[in-house]
Amino acid sequence: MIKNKFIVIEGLEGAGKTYACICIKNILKKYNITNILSVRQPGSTPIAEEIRNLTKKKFKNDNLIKETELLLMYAARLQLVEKKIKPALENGMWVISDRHDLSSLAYQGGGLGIKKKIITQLHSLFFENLIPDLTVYLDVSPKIGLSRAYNRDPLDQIESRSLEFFRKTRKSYLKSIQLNKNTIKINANLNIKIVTHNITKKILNWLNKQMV
Ligand code: Z5A
Repeated sequence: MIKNKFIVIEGLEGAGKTYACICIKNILKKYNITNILSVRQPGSTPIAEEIRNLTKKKFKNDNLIKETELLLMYAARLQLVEKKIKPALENGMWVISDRHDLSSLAYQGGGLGIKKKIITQLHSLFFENLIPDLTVYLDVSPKIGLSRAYNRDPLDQIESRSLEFFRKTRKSYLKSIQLNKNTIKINANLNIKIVTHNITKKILNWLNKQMV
């Protein structure tokens, strides 16, 4: 029997986070773990979804300043954590979140250049006691990730940013995961079958360690 966990999937656009979530859920099912809450950030509550729309929207005569964008990401996160994630964990459910606060450090910190100190202060204020048990970081080059994402709908406000923005974002991710011991890094540039195989292998290995 494994105690319920909080698992976070991170990575750039087009890294394959949606696939990774499905893959992890399927593995958990094989362990008879079916009480799983899946969420995405920003989003997954009515208010957080409204905030998500706001952060993605392109305005004609206005634009989000970077600090506003950061605060909106944290507002959506707080809403989701208090309304859904904490209650689920307290009730013994597993939680899989497509993104969490490493995204803010990478996108608003690395990409937009907001000081790390400001972001870690927000983290300490609201989420100090909510540390993911595992972060799966899907490492994709910005060129490959964006080319996958560009095949979809019109680009939103964040997706429209320069390649340089995404390079800085990835650099920040790589730096953060080096400092975080509960992280699995997956090469997401590879073909989807190989990525799925590697995720499965690493998650099984991690789950086995949770049982001892
Ligand atoms: N954001 C932020 O700035 N700060 C924050 O604190 C938070 C978020 C929490 C969320 O929008 C945006 O908010 C995001 C960061 C920002 N913006 N950007 N840029 P989103 O949810 O729309 O964006 P996303 O989270 O990056 O979702 P995504 O683009 O859908 O990425 P994904 O879930 O990782 O990818 P996917 O849907 O699994 O795959 C995308 C496509 O690639 C799909 O057609 C797949 O078939 C294909 N794919 C995936 N993997 C492969 C491989 N290995 N080979 C070939 N094709 C593949």
